[in-house]
Amino acid sequence: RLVRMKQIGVLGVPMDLGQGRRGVDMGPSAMRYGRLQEVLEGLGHHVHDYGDIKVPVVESLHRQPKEQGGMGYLEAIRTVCLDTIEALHQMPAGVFPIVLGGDHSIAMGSVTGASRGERIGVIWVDAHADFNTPQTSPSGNIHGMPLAHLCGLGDPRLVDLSRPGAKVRPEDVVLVGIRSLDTGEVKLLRERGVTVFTMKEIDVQGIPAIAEQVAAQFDGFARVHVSLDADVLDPEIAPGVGTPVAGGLTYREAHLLMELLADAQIVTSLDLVEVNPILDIANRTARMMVELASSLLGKKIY
Ligand code: 4U7
Ligand code: MN
Ligand code: MN
Ligand code: MN
Repeated sequence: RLVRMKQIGVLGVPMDLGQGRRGVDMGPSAMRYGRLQEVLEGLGHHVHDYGDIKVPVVESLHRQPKEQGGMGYLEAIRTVCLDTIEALHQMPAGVFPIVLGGDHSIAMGSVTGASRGERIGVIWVDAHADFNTPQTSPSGNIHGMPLAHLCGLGDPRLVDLSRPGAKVRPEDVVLVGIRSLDTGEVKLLRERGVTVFTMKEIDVQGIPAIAEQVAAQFDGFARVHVSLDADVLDPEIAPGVGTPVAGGLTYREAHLLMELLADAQIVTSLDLVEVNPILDIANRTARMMVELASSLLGKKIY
């Protein structure tokens, strides 16, 4: 079977303001250096790279002194997300966007932009739920908050990007690979009815059963976004991440998930985020993310 050829639009968002560790801004370079474009073209897709969104250098910003943690950079993050939305809206309809992070705060822009103002399903593949609000966050880091804000919870300056209110319905969100949650997140996820597949569920049910439930949940959706955080992978195979958590997806579990989502033909946009080349070993994590994108975009070996 042949891969159905897609027009792919690559957009880099070299953001590091959503968390405290330097280097994640180099993620887009590392994945481009990891031959993202060549690999996708090798599958028969047409790839256009739109370059990078401009992100202010942290040293050039005056952080709001009274704000906790990364909340001091909220305005800069907001601007970058708005620019990301605008850049995605500039891509012709029908293009499959791949947004390269950068820390996960960029997803407030990427998911909103990819939705083009319509209903969108979100598959959040991450060790973490990123469902904190400024009130529940133990760290103040905005990369731990994007999904809550997409669902309409938290600071209105981040909720009301480009138009007021939630961009995603909590019942249209599926989390996969979860193994680190904060107390406040557990409460919010339960209250809002988000579907959560923890590592325990993956161990017990296996990836095929989970992929099937995800595909069933999003059957008939015009738009489904995968937000892939490199830290969902086991840190042994993906060391280039700022917030590693032991016990993550194996190489095959991650690929199988992408392969089964490809078979289901439901996914219409993708984030590749949280790759930190400074913490990586010989660009291993970036290359792994490129390979996973290739599995999601229909790579078949037979
Ligand atoms: B990532 C954390 F407290 N939950 O909010 C927080 F454990 O985008 C981590 O998934 C968030 O990497 C991790 O700071 C955000 C913490
Ligand atoms: Mn994340
Ligand atoms: Mn994470
Ligand atoms: Mn992380």
